[in-house]
Amino acid sequence: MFESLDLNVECLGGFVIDLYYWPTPNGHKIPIMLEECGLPYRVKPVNMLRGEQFRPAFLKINPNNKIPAIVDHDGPGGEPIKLFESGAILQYLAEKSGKFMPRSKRGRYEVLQWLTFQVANVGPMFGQCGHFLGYAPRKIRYAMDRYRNETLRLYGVMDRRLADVEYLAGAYSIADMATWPWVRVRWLHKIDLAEFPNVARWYEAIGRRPAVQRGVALLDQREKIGNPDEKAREALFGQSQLTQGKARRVVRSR
Ligand SMILES: N[C@@H](CCC(=O)N[C@@H](CS)C(=O)NCC(=O)O)C(=O)O
Repeated sequence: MFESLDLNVECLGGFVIDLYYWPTPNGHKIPIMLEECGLPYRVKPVNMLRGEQFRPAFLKINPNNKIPAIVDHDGPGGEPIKLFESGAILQYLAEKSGKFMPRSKRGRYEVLQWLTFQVANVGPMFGQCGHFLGYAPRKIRYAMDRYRNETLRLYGVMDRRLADVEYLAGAYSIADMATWPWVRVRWLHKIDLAEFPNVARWYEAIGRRPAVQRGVALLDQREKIGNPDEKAREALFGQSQLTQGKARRVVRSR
């Protein structure tokens, strides 16, 4: 069920953070962080397989029609704040909680560079790899090779990094929380972790954390990755993406 997106909701039972969410790798990052920090939150499912990311109330929170997003009703100055883009949300929650981001300037930038590595490289490249290997209706060899090679290259970067440090930025941080859910769906990218032993060690250590297990369990019965039906194809890759779900087609001026 899609609950109200009204920003003026009462903050019942201390649930001051609304999490707009669907169980996907980008979605998982945020409940993992909320669970790690022990911050109370209320889940607002956005069924992106049925186009709910195009609802006008959600577009007011994320004009880019994607989960995750949050509304913190106790934002800066005690006023509500809306946030989209997982990297920005993770930084915000780290600042709010004072956790999983070092206080020193040097330490902060270590985390920020690996967090940015995830949002600018791992997410988009693994995402395209999954698209062309698993979702594309036609198998296009060039695209499949291009994105799988990029994915393999990025696994190599992570494996070499994790040979020297326990976690991506040294200590466990929001950079790991952003990256781990994408390694979790490696079957979609045809990645064998045996080829990346340091990533495997890191992946297993994080997977043992109870907060991570609770985070990925959120709406897990709705998780559906790699096999979209026709309606999901339309919502994710069809005309809806251009019209943001409106019934009319794009009108072009002459
Ligand atoms: N850069 C964004 C990516 C978010 C994203 O791609 N979300 C996907 C799910 S994993 C989504 O909502 N897709 C729905 C759509 O594109 O309409 C972030 O890190 O938050």
